[in-house]
Amino acid sequence: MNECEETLELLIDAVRRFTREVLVPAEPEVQLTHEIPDHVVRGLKELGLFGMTVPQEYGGLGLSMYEEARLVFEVAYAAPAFRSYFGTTNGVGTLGIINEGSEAQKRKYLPKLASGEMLASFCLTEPDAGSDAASLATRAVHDGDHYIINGTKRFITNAIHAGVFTVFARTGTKEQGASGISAFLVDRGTPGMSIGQPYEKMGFAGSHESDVTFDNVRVSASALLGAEGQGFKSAMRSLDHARLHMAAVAVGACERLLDEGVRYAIERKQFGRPIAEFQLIQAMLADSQAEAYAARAMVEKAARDKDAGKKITKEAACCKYFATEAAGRIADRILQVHGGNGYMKEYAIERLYRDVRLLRIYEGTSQILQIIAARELVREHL
Ligand code: COS
Repeated sequence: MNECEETLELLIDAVRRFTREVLVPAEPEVQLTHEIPDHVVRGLKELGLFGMTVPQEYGGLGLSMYEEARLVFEVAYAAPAFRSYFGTTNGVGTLGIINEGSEAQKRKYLPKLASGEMLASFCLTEPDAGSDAASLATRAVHDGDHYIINGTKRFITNAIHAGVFTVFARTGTKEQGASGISAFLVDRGTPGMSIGQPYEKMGFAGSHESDVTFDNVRVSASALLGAEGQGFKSAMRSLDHARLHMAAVAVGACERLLDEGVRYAIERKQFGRPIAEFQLIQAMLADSQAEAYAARAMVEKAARDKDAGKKITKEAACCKYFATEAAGRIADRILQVHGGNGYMKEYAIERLYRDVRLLRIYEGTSQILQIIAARELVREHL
């Protein structure tokens, strides 16, 4: 093992211990309060997780995609809201700044984002533009050396906490479609911007999603992220990375679900023996183990390909599609292994089952990912 690999293994070990000793025990409290406790946030900061993707010159850990995936496997073993708290900032909220930001934008935001002093949100989705992101209606109109932004963004993770928002708005005509969309960095508190109350959701307690409304919000031209008209491509590039990250989240969830299922199957006795000895239970565990293993291997391979400079649009879509669908199937089987107990709130599986349902929807539904994978595949053969 070289020095770099040793450092990574030490960091993974520290994150694993933090997850098992601090995050998992905090899960019941988060269910009740819907807040991430202060001691958890402090611990996440100390581990440097807010700056996972931020280059070292701006104060982050500057991890490769493979290293990021390995850390995410660990932290996503706990309830997904913990990862949401720092993951959006590391992911879609920051990737645009890292990839397309000017030096001034990087210096302004990245050190604060890396330390966790500031969180970031990604404002793409709208009430009438979900899967069809390029149809977004928020507008940004030139006004001298400023832009005026009007529109509403929906389900924005961490909006109530964020200090900076990457906002996608139409600077061109509707007919221009994706090429008429630009990205802007809008600071919290800019006059005209308002943030709604967090939505009540099926799961993911502790992760906050709100609408963000822009009513004649005036930003300087220096808030433009990348070139005018390039915003949609920036969003798609960020989503390629974020979907691989999300597949890693699903892997962590699969491994947690399996542990819950195996532990229960060993402890629970029926017909005079542990149910783990019954072959129909074993089949559910074996299918789940096979899928979790396959998902982990896929994500590691795609992450290494990304680090080698390959385009991973198709692979990221396949990984998120497979890993999140696998998490759904595994959650269903493990609940079945628990029998009636699995339906009761005193067992973690009841909550994990609800939590993993979102993974198949956000940052690209399974159906959109199928479309992307098939489209890329066909293009390769043209
Ligand atoms: N990386 C870089 N550029 C990309 C890209 C990628 N992964 N995907 C698309 N683009 C570019 C295309 O090359 C095209 O540019 P040109 O016109 O110069 O060729 C442009 O972006 C428009 O792309 P496309 O024509 O594919 O757009 P569509 O409207 O057909 O659809 C999908 C794009 C459906 C893939 C997109 O809208 C999508 O991902 N939707 C889901 C949104 C989502 O995940 N939302 C979740 C909430 S955000 S957390």
